[in-house]
Amino acid sequence: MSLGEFAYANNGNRFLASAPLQAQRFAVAGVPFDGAVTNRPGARFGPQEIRRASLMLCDGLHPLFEVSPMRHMGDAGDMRLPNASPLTEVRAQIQAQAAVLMARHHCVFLGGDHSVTLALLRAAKAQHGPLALVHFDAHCDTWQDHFGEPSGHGTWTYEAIQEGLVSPQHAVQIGLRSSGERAAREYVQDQGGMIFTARQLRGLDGAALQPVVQSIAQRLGQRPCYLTLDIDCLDPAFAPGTGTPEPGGLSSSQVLTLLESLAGLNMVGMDCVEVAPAYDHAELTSNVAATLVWTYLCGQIAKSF
Ligand SMILES: [Mn+2]
Repeated sequence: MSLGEFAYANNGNRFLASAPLQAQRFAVAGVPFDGAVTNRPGARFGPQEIRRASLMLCDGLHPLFEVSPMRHMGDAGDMRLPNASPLTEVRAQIQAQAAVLMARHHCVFLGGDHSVTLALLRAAKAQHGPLALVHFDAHCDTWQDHFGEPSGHGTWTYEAIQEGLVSPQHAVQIGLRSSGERAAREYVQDQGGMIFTARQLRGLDGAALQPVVQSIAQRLGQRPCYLTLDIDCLDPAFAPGTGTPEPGGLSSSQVLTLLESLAGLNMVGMDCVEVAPAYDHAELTSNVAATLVWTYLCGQIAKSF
């Protein structure tokens, strides 16, 4: 049984008519767009590979949360998106489709490059107001232009704060390590938020990560929180299949520890982005992405009992 069991992909708005999805509290949906990348494309194929990799995860109970997501979720398939239109138009269509899904379900979106998150945050903010943000990434994504263009997959965090989608004091970035000018790298911190760089987290896992968890939980409280996970937060040893890999990243167990420990936040949605299967080896990246999504879903479902 897989996350795609209920999939009826690429049939536009017919997903609204699906009893199996409609009745579920949780939904996954693919956002197969990679037209805003800096370097290597391919994340448009992420959703299908993450679904495929979820095959063996979904017929048993999560060993920590003691639940399975399968009776609580459906798959909305992949969004139908324009492929050669301006980014503003692509984002408008993502936002419109996400708004319909978010009104009915607690959603996890499978990217797609990270530019899609701005549209997902717009939909989430319309529903919940200004959001707390947990942002796993190797990159700060707070550049103010995209190599001369106004927007791309490396500007959305800056734009989300500028637009008031995210409350900067309640934004936390985890895993940052890429090169870049200080003003961008530390932008979120300069706006009052928190940054835990990959360097600061070296060697910390399990109980040693709990002070980090405590300070995040204290800062974010129970504000509506959106979680965005760029798979390149992981070291390329764990997740090589991504467009802009950065050595020196987090381990799978560090990210799992954080996801498990932060499940008690007031999460309103998640995305997992930048899985680019063409650069993957042995399905490492799609496997870990599926496991991270599954962990998030199980954590949220366990809370609801
Ligand atoms: Mn990134």
